[in-house]
This record gives sequence, C-alpha cells and structure tokens, in this order.
Amino acid sequence: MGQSDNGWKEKKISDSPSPVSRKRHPVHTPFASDNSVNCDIRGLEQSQNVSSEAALHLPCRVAAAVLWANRERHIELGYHLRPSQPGWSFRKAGHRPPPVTVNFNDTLVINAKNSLDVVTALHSHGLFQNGTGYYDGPVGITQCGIPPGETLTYVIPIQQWGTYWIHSHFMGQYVDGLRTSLVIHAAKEVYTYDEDLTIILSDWYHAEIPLSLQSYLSLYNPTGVEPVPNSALINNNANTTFQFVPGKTYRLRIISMTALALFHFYIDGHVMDIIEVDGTDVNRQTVTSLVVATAQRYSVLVQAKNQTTTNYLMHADMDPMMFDAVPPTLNPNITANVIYSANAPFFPTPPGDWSSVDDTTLVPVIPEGTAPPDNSYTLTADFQVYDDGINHGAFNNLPFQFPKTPSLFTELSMGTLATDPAVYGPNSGAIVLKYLNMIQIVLNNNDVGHHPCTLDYLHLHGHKFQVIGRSDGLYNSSNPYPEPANPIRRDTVQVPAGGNVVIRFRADNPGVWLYVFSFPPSFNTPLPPFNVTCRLLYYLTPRSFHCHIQWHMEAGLAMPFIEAPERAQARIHLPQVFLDQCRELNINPMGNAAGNNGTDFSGLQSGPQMIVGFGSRAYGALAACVISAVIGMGTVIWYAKEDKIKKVE
Ligand SMILES: [Cu+2]
Repeated sequence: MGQSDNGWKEKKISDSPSPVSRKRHPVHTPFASDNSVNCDIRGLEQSQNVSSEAALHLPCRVAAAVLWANRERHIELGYHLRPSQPGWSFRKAGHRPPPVTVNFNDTLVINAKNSLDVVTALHSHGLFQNGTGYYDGPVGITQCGIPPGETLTYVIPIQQWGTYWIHSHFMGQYVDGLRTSLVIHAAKEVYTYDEDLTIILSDWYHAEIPLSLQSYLSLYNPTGVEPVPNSALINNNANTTFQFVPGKTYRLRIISMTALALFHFYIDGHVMDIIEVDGTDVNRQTVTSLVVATAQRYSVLVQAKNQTTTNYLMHADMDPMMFDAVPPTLNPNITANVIYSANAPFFPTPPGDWSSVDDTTLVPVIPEGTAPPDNSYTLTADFQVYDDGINHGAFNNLPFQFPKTPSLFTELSMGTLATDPAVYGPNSGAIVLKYLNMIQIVLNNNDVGHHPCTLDYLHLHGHKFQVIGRSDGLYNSSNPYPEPANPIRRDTVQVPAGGNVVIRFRADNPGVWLYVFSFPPSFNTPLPPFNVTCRLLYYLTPRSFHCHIQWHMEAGLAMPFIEAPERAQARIHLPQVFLDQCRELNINPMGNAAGNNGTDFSGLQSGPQMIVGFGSRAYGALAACVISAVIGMGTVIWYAKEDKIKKVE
C-alpha cells in the first residue's frame, strides 16, 4: 500500500489477473473500507480571496486503488461525496477526484459513487469511447445520470494517447470542482523529456454554480451576461510552486478547465515548444505565449535554464475581453513560481506577453489528408431571447432541449425508426449520420455580442475533427477554403465572434455524440415573477447577444449527432445498470425522446420557441409601458405644481 503525493492511497498488485481485470460491466462496486481516508482541504485558494466554503474542514471518504494485471492497468477510483445543503459537498470539503494517469491500451475503470443529492455523471473529455458510448457521460444524451446514493462503474478501453480531462457533465458541477486531469502515455512518445508536469488552469467562483446558473438563466438577465469569476487558479491554487532542475527538459501539459475565462499562458525568460494539441502530436512550434480556451489542452516542452541564480514566474492571464466587466476585486493575472533555488531572486517580470500562434497552422506528426465531404451541414449559432423570456443559444434558431429518454437509448431501442431524426425530439435538432461518411460542419458564429467578445468555441464528443478553415465573417460557400494537406486535428476549437469555422470528421463511431457550442439548461430554472412592466417589453424584443462557454452550455447551444444507428444497434450492448438507473429516476430507458412510441411526445416539456414579429404580449407590454410613462409624467407635473405652491407660501 503506497501513499501517492496527493494523499490518495494506491494499491499495487502484481499477481496474475485479478477478478477485477476480467470484470467488464459490474453494476455496483462497494468501496473497500480499508481504502477510506480522511481528506483535508486541497486545491482551494490559499492566498487570495479565500471563500467561506474553503474554511470548512470536513472529513470525506475516498477510495482509490491501482491494479496491474498482465499488460492492462486498471485504475479504480471512487469518490464518496457528502450530501449537503445547499452547496456541493465536493466543494465544501475541497474533495476532488485525484489526477488519473494511464497508458495506451489500458482499460480505465472509474467507480463513481454519487453521494450528492442530485444526479451526476462523468465525461472523459476527448476520449472516443468507440463501442462504449454509454460511458461518455452527458446526462440526457448517453445516460440518465447516476441517481443519488448509487454507483456507476465506467470501464473505458483506452484507444488513444495525450492529454485529456474527466469532469461531471451535469449542471456545471465541474466548475465547482468535480473534475480532474487524464494523462495517457503513448506506447512510444514522439518527443523525449525528463519530467512530465500537469498544469490545470481554471477560473473560480465564490458563488456555487446552481446559484449562478439561476441568475444567469433568468428573466433578469435578458442580455445573457455571463457571471465573471472571482479569481483564477493554477493547479487549483493561487500560489503554486514548480521546482525546476537546471538542464532538464519539462513537458508541461496545460489543461483549461474554465467555465468562461480565456488564458494567456507564458513563463518569464523561457520559450515553449508546442508538441501536442488535444491529444494530437504536432511538429515542434516554438512560442513565447499560448492562448488556451475552455476545455483545450496543449503540451509544451520547456528547457530549464543551466543556472540556479534566478527564479521565474509562470503566468496565466485571464483575457478581460471575455468579461462583461472586470470587477475591481478581480486579479485577472495569476502566477505560479518556477523555482531553481530557494533563495534566488525573481526575474523581473516584463510586460505581459500575449503573442500567440494560430492553432490551425500547427502540423500533426501523423499526417492525415482531407477527403471530400459526403454530407455538409451549415449551422448558425446565435443567442436571443425566446418566448420564455430567457436568452437562449441555438443552432439555426432551434434551442436544444434535453430529451427525457437519453438519445443513445432512443437510437438503440427504436429499431428502424432510429434513423428518423424526428424521434429524438422536436427541440433536439438531431442529425442522423451514415456510417463511414465524411461529414463537414460549417459553423457560423452569429454571437457578436454587445461587448467586445473575442471568441466562442465548439466541441464534438466521440471524435477529433480536422479544422479545414477558420476566418472572420460568415462562411462564403462560393469561395471555399483551400484543402489543407495535413490539417490540425483536435476536439475543441475556437471560433471568432462573427466568424466561421469548417470542420470535417469520418462517421466511424456508431453511437450518439453531442456537438456543443453551448448547451441548454438541464434542469428547470425557477423563473422570478414579472414585476417591472417596461422591462417586459425589453425581454420580448428579439436580439442577439453574447459569447462563451460553460455558461452557454447551460443556455442552449447543442445538438446530438446520431451516428450509424443500425451499426450502433448491432454492436453496442447497453449494460443493465443504465436501464436500472433510468428506472430509478422514473425515466423510461426505451422509446423516443419522451420514452414513448413513434413520434408521440406526450409528457415531454416543450422547448422555447422563437418570438416572431411584435406579438400580442409585446403589444400588451407596450401599452402598459405607455400607461406607466403617462402616469409617471403626470406625477412629475403634479409634484412640480405642488412645489410652486409651497414656494409661494
Ligand atoms: Cu467532451
């Protein structure tokens, strides 16, 4: 029994294959009591703006075991989250899943026991999950969610390598801390280096996500202004230190786990060679600074100095252009210490270096040319106020609404009807893809914002896509991008506000994959009552606003790709536990989006609709507004006259 450096116990077994190594789809895996530990606060801010939650010091029960058997390494990690009111227990306890490191061809086993009082689920961001799509994690798409008190064991064959991360895919729980890094070592790494360091960039909100979401997705926020974080963190801390040894080469794996912030990352006095982008090894590209958007990952090689006379600062600057306003209490520029010698002075920090490289110019080490698309879909992303008075994001004016029955289960249970996009729900925007077709997506980003937004991003589950081209302005199909010889392949790409991106991928992964530009409220947001008539008029006027990220995920910009339904039905065998957990949540795990037959959607909450023209509600609000104005002016006149009388007296 060893003690890992993060305080988690590891158990190494080198005997012949254990029962665990043969187990593929266990339903419930109890925690071994001897693996329980009390965990201290780790990872919360220690030197600035310490939130009240961080002051709590609660014990929690965790279990982690690492088993080696033959060529496979099984990692079994359990976390036991304490029920809490009203906040998340993992946040109060500073209890976060530990970092996960595996090898190519391993099988990753994650035991997730849900001790929250709401459902949760884990998404391994960037993993293909080819054949195991039910472990992809988005609640409502590939599972119903782990009910409170239940356990789900994710068993994921690792078919790729590079830098990834694991996070909750429900209600923005990851922003509050339910997230960790996932590093996968290649059988043979392309580059050599001495040390491998993971650097997690995140933004930190003192208010817990359920509260922030409630105010973000409310009538009182018609322009969809995203909450601004209270601080930035490097490795979940405001004062992290990295010890550098002279002459060594360091691989830094930089992972952005932000809700909103865009980071500029650089180290004083050092250059960085980019060698990996979202799990794709790339030819070396030397940079002095790196732009890292939400959910993106980069690996860079950094050559340590041959001296111990000076220490340096590592910088992660949040770009204020992403925020509606920068509060005076926010320090957007976070640093970590790069220490060569304990007593050495720090290198004087030069002005922030925000130069960057265009990621579409990076060249994959393993070349892959383009192929002409078999199908091309044009999606326009936009934000506007819909008939529920809330600012929603939408592709082609259809705000995504989560189905009751997860789309993957609809695909697997509806036989030949599964090829009909209609069965996935009227507000799903589902697109059915043919097996092995080359799919092209043209994404126009109409989210130009009333403040100077710099970009949005899009992410596709289950695939890495080729980035064919990206530019400002809407895509002009009569002037297509030239075919790149070996385009960058990644799973998360930035799209400039008012700009476009064209991506391609091969539909070689039967299942259902979420395409996210942002996605919708996965719970019912309580709406405040109308109370100011004139503001109602404002809410009812269609407009387009805003950019960004986890907040948009909860606001309505997503759609599922239904990939090769017949193939999926033939090769994907849903473990019984998924059906059981749906039923425990009173969700029918079979049938259409409403859990019914055919296109009978009775029982499915209808999604928000576009406001077309100046409707009756708007006329009503206008009339009320005019009446209010007349009363207001009358009051002013009456008051002025009253004043005059007093003066005369
Ligand atoms: Cu993902």
